[in-house]
Amino acid sequence: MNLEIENNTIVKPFSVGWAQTDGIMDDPDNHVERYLSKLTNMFADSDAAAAYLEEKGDVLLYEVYEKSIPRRDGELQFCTSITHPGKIGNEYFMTKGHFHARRDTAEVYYCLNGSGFMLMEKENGEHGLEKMYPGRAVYVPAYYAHRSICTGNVPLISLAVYPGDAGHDYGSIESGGFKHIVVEKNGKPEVIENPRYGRMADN
Ligand code: PAN
Ligand code: ZN
Repeated sequence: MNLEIENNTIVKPFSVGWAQTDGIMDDPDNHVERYLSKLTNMFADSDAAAAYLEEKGDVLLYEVYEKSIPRRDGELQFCTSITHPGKIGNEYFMTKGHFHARRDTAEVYYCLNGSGFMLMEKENGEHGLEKMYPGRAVYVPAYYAHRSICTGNVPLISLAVYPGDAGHDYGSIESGGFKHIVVEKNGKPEVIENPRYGRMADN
């Protein structure tokens, strides 16, 4: 991408609609789909992920619909994030999660449908877990990695808004993971310590 051209792009006023129940944007510029086959290692029980793939085939874990906004200070990125229901072992389907490349940038998620959690963790281990359900908004402060986790039976759908130049840093989560994971225990979601914390990249 040519950043110079992108940074000089003038954004005209526009609006966009999406169905509240499925989160599909009317006229997206980009549709990202993340499948289990590429993400087996992000689950604490990566053997269970491999077994799931073997038995049930590949499955769509989550997707994002977004408009193309210049990646510069002053603009706002916005998208719908859709995390599908399901579990690997007892760990719920979730997004990869990331820090913003520009660490001093926050984000707001407004839940449109479904239910689950936003897990937020700082590099020093401080964490927060907020419930997500329709009508609830979550504020992800600057410096917190964040991940959406779907704990219901229908997709967890949110509108996310964040600074234009925030960027995404996936590397540290891919290698170290989050310190906490959300699993089903006795039929209910529970947050526990990640047994593979710090060594997610190992097999
Ligand atoms: C969201 C996320 C979206 C997908 O728009 O990008 O939920 O999750 P991953 O980026 O972790 O794959 C956001 O937080 N943007 O900054
Ligand atoms: Zn983000």
